[in-house]
Amino acid sequence: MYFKKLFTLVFIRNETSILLGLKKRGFGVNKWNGFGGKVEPNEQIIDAAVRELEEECCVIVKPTDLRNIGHLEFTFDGDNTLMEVRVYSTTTFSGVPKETEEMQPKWYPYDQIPFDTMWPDDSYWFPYMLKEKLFYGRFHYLGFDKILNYNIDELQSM
Ligand code: 6OG
Repeated sequence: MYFKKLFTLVFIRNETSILLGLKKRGFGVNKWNGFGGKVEPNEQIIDAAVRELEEECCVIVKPTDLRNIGHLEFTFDGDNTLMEVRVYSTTTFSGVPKETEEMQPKWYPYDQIPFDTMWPDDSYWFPYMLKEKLFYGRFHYLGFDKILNYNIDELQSM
């Protein structure tokens, strides 16, 4: 039996590039990723997504502008935690991304995404996101570097 923990992950995009952040501390340190974190008790998932984005890179979005584009589940061998990650994307935002204590933001052109310094699962599901396809992915890790098994399905709706 797994104990579920719920997380958000937000991607800000424009026509040519995607905004990623280099995690400066904690889980996933030194990896480029979207912006997000744990949903607090009694907090709506979408509100957590908006809050984490602003906390981590000072970008403001309206909850109604965030589109839920994917659902990810991560388990780690020998650990009974299941990380459930709700993935969101938008091209509508205000503010200029700024470095915070948690994240160093940077725009990456779509053909220069730094997969070598990202979570290994990203290489599998980013193509769905970049082709505007909805996805549901499950990944089982050995440690934090090796994927033992995975499955990805394209969804018609979330
Ligand atoms: P905090 O610990 O900062 O939230 N996250 C992952 N993202 C990807 N792409 N792959 C993974 O593979 C991930 N595991 C966690 C969810 C952690 C943030 O990192 C994401 C959250 O946005 C294992 O509160």
